[in-house]
Amino acid sequence: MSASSNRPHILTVAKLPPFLMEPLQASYEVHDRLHESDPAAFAKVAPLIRAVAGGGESKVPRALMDQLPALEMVSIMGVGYDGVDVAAALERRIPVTHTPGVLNDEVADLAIGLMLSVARRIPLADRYVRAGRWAKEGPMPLARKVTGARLGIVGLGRIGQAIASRAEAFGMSIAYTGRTAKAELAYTFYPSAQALAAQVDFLIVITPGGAGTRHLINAEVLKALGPEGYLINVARGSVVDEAALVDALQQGVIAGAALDVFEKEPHPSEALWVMDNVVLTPHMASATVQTRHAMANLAVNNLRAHFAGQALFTPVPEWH
Ligand code: NAP
Ligand code: 8YV
Repeated sequence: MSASSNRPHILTVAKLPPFLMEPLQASYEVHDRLHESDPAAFAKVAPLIRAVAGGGESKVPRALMDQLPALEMVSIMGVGYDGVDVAAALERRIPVTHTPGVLNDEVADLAIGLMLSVARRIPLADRYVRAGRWAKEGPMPLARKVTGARLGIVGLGRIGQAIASRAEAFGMSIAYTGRTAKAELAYTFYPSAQALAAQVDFLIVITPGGAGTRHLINAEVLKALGPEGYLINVARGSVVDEAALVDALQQGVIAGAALDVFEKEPHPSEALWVMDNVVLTPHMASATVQTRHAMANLAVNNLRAHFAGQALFTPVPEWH
């Protein structure tokens, strides 16, 4: 990689998939996580870096941006951008882009899949059969019906609405909470997560992460959800107080949980690993070939638009 190339220099801050790295490397001088692997070499190229590319979980703090005097934009392959210090970027008029919309179906599908998995104990049933327990112990205990149950959605945005439309097909009654009621939608609004939790059987969390939603789901919300209630989190680990959740599961305060995201990824609390009423997935809600390609294309197109002097496709809302 030549520091003197005329092609724009960009820094990638996550291990990005090949279908994103290849188009980046075709157009730019890519310094792949050089700030972590070789700080001395990074110090030499840092003044040349014009863009940062990362994933939804990437950290782009002010301290990193401060080392990049020529930084012009940040392109995130993910709809969540809670790891990016957007305020610091905006102070320098550096746009941040993300990839909303193209992953709604995928994340909604996994949310519904997790709800079914925890209620019908599908992963546990699979383990039951493979361990030879069916033949030895007979049928498993009866599970919880999903069709017709009461669903609460914390964060009725793009993905939340895609979850709601799927839940309608299951004949579920749908309620939600958020900062604002959405008059155009015929679902019941509750002003807080606690008030919503008290009224539902399944609580699906799909807000952004970051300071505004940190520990929105706490011990009080779990208590309101109650011993027959299930929590499903496909948002960000930071939205749920994981220690309070472990405690609630251990004490029977709620019936079960299905989690795609965790406070310290990739290290979910080990107490969760041994619980039969818990389903765990490794932050994979958007992880299909089709959707990850669509996300990568949008992330690249935002970079290309920027370097061509054209309007960005999907800047974060704070940019408008
Ligand atoms: P979105 O369209 O912006 O929707 C977010 C919703 O959250 C909005 O309805 C908003 O409603 C609500 N909200 C925001 N702040 C809140 C707060 N403090 N309290 C309560 N509700 C709040 O975003 P989206 O495209 O649906 O994506 C949502 C999030 O899902 C992403 O930011 C990301 O963190 C997560 N995600 C996870 C995965 C995964 O792999 N597990 C994949 C994709 C996305 P109001 O504005 O009315 O408050
Ligand atoms: C991915 C996500 O894990 O879009 C998001 O916010 O959390 C997920 O889709 C990630 O962003 C892939 O880079």
